[in-house]
Amino acid sequence: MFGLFKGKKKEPKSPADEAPVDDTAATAPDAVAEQDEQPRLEAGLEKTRSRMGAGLRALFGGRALDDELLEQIEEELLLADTGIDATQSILDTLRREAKRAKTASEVRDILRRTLIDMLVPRESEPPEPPPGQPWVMLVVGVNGSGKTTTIGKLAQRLQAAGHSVALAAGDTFRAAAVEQLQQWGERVGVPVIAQKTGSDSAAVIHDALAHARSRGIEIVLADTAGRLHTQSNLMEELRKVRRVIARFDETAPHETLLVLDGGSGQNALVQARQFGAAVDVTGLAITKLDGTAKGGIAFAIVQETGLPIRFIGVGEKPEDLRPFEPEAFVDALLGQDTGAAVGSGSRG
Ligand SMILES: Nc1nc2c(ncn2[C@@H]2O[C@H](COP(=O)(O)OP(=O)(O)OP(=O)(O)O)[C@@H](O)[C@H]2O)c(=O)[nH]1
Ligand SMILES: [Mg+2]
Repeated sequence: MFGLFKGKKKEPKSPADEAPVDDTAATAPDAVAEQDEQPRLEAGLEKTRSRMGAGLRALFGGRALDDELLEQIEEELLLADTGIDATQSILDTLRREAKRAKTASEVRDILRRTLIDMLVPRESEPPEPPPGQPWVMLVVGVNGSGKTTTIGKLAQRLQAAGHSVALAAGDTFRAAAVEQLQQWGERVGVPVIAQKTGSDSAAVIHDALAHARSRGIEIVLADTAGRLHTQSNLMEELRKVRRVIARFDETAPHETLLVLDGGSGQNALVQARQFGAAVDVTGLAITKLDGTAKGGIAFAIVQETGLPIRFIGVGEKPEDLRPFEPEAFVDALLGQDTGAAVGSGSRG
């Protein structure tokens, strides 16, 4: 479930509470929930899947890998914003393996493995807070990328899983930003620590941390104003927010999550570079993948930044914000295994 929150589970209040909170044991209710999740993920990624997958599915359906098909696959991957480097390594794998493999299903398995490996980050161990201190996530990104919505959805999922959460209304810049977060707080039933628009973002977030510590709240999700790297005053504000959080607890923030709009394509790469340079981003959320055929950006971005994708947004509902799992993501893009033999299908 929330791999990110592993080891952060609340002690079960009673044995009956244990099953929904435990994300390591494969209990029966969890297994049922997972069965429903793959079709949901596939539906959310439908646009990307149709753009990047036709050539690949023809190959897996038994069509021989000739130059024409290779070109089609290359074009589809690039159109889905998979990026030149990631696309080339996918094509290299195909050229190499399609010769050796006896069945289309073998080619598929090898490509599947290659794609999954591409999504595995160069990750270092995330820090943990000292006992009695909240786990802190600072959420950053450009305007409208989905920061506040992602926080709301995460709060809902965490709350449902038995965690205690507080939200920090660190977007003190945009009018109505505080209200938007407060609405989420009310909806989910978690406290929102806020001051009025125009106040100091770092001070609001500091208040939220103090509130969480004094009440034994486990997790603080801190919203920030959307900003571009060119707005140097706002980028400096983010650095200050980080310094203030670190003064509260030197291990914090335990995650600095950069929220990227999946539809922004190659721009997302630029944002990852710029925010990474300014505030030491430790994880990514890619939102709005349901509305775009450019979901190949996930490969490009992990390849380039080495950062882990923590969550993806594939729809408007809270359950459409999903912890990112490379296997499930790749399976949703590639579709079902047909098991056909290489070259046995008609070329039409
Ligand atoms: N379809 C879809 N819409 C999303 C997703 N995530 C966010 N949105 C929508 O994107 C819009 C912007 O989301 P916000 O959460 O307000 O974005 P923000 O980054 O906080 O924006 P600023 O605070 O202005 O910087 C809202 O209409 C959300 O409903 C997603 O995964 N899928
Ligand atoms: Mg916002």
